[in-house]
Amino acid sequence: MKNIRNYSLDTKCVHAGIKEDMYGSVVTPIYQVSTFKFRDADQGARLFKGEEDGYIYTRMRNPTVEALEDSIAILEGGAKALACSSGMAASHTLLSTLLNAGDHAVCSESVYGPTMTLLANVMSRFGIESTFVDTSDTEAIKNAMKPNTKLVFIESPGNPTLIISDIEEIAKVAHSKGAKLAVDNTFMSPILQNPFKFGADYIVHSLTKFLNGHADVIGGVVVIKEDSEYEWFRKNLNQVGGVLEPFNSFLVHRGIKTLKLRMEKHCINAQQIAEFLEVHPEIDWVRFPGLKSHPQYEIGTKQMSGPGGMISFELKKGLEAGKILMNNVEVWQLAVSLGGVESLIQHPASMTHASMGKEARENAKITDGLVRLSVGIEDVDDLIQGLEKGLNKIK
Ligand code: LCS
Repeated sequence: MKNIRNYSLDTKCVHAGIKEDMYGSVVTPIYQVSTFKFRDADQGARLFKGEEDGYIYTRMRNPTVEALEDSIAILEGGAKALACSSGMAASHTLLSTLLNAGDHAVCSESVYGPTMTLLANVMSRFGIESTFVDTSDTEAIKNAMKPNTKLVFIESPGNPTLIISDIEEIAKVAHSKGAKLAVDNTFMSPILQNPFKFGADYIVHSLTKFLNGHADVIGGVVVIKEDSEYEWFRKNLNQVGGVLEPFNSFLVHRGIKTLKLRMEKHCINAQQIAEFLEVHPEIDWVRFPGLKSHPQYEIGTKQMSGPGGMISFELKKGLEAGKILMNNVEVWQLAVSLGGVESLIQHPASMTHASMGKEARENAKITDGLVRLSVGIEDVDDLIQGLEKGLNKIK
């Protein structure tokens, strides 16, 4: 669709990225093909030299993958996007493109566990040092910056504590020190937060979550603001190789058509559930960006257009009560991942954030009793009753 960037989010979700083809296909079909033939030897050489535009080999470019990439770049307001085989592959693509041996990164301590261990245990082996701080405290970032800091990497809201970091202020700190800012926007999706508007340079998403929305794909994406950096990123992704394949790209692109509708329902359901939990006698505390009790509620309202579908809370009787809850809920499924149409419940300390180790969890305030909910789009009364079934079993 022409001038798609000028349309509203609802329209972008339905139309962005779709390629015109010779058959008039209304959606971009699945080009399930690994390699594309050349008309003759000279054309092959020209394509490789970049003198002619076209497809060569699916690790390099593929129409179905490109359609998805274009749709996400448009939704985020970035120049280009690179679809990767998982959210972790997207983070790795970003880090391995930007950072060299001798560089330093500052990262949120409340991030998805493997994101922390990618920096702390993998990138460190290639001479890249990282410091983990509470990024809801911009001063802590300032204090962690070193002359060789090239990147600040934040997740806002953070997984699983839902702390909110001030993207605009952090971008100013990073840029004043000559560093770039990357934001993992997975918990918000492009519908609820656009980090480029607040000065971020790069965005990553796990496509596995809200963007796909149907718990049937693992994928990730890096979105870049500046067109001039695209070839550099594309070359690195082609070399590290963690690309998304065409069928999964098709599924995510299909999921995006309903992204705005789904995000609206996730937000409405989660708000009601957070309010129900906040006054429940068995609950000690609830963390949800839509509750006034959230410590960074004001910052959230500045940069987020909705609270999202993720809730964390702790029961007064701690982890043992949490286990009773997880084992007895109805409608909710006990599983990791998030952002799908179905509601999930899980225990970060023993599941998603186990790999970080106890000390890193304690620093990030990921307590042993913290339970995390990913609120789906089911009927909210069914979801509340399903939680009550578990809560009533706690004595
Ligand atoms: N970023 C965030 C914020 C995430 O929550 C996850 C996965 C990733 C990146 C990595 O994406 P993946 O490679 O799995 O596509 N988060 C998960 C979670 O909280 N439960 O299971 C996976």
